[in-house]
Amino acid sequence: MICFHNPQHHLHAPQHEFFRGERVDCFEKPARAAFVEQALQTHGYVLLPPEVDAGSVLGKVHDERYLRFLSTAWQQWVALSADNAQTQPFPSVWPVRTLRSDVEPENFVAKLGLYSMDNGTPLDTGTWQAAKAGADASASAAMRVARGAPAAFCCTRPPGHHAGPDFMGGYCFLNNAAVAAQTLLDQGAKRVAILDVDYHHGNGTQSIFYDRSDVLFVSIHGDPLTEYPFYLGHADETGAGEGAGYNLNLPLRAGSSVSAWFGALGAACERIREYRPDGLVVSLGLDTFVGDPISHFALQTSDFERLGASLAELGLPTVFVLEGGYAAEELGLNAVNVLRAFASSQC
Ligand code: SP5
Ligand code: ZN
Repeated sequence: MICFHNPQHHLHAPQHEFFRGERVDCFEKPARAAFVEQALQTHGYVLLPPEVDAGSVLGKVHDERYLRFLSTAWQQWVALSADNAQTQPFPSVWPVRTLRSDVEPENFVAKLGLYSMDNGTPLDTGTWQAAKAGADASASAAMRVARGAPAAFCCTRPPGHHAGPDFMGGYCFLNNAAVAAQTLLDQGAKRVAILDVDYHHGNGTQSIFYDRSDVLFVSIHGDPLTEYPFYLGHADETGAGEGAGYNLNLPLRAGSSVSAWFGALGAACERIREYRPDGLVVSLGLDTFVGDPISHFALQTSDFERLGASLAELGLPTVFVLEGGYAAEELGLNAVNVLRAFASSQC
């Protein structure tokens, strides 16, 4: 399988995130991608650098003012004080209900709150470079599939599926899966399905395509009543306007069994078949793994082979995009197991 990697991912390496009001080491760290790259190479995969500029497609899935902010955020932060180069900025105020989000404030931290859904998504000096190169890698994988490759994998971080039209969140800045789906459409696909198997609901991807029927979004995730991102991902979110009926959420309670998870995968695949898409994008979060430090499903390493084989049965040109997964050392084999089982089952 064709694999793209993100040669700039390490430029995003923030030190801390908040947990219970305390600063703790970031779960979303460069070693994650390094372990996946290493496992891919061990199994004979070649890692290609990005070969497409995602710039124009990014403008179709994110708002212009958000992209303008994100691409200059670190410079804006450091311009306030030279000391800021050694300090991670965090938002501390948000435009919740009844407050205005149409006027961009001048205050940097207020802008950061406007464009963030949480305080768990730290910016670093190279965040834009890393996120942009990841979007380029995702567009590259989708372009190869659009041109006839049966499948491609985009190995990148930071992840993307929590990033919405105009906000970052959940360790995500640019929505790589949305970039892949939009690239397939721009290259001639009429309908694209996105299947999000990350433990956390892909709120950003859902929001980007919620009122569109050319993208079906299907997600299996921890029930947002107790799990991040909390405020989206319920079963009654089925799409709006033109997109009514083109969003399917399959929340499972934290602690659900492996058989419940594969039951939901069966329902997800059935809906995707019924939609008859020209291509599939898989938001491949691996935080469903039993050993994940922040998630509560129980998939074993061998279950990722079963996932890959089930996806192959759909018989669709497929772009895999890496999302979450925080048991860093096991991430490599879990990812490889999905890809190898997919490739060996694909007819
Ligand atoms: C892409 C992705 O998987 N994003 C996940 C974002 C989750 N953000 C909330 C993290 C809360 C961490 N809680 C730490 C629990 C330690 N016992
Ligand atoms: Zn996740």
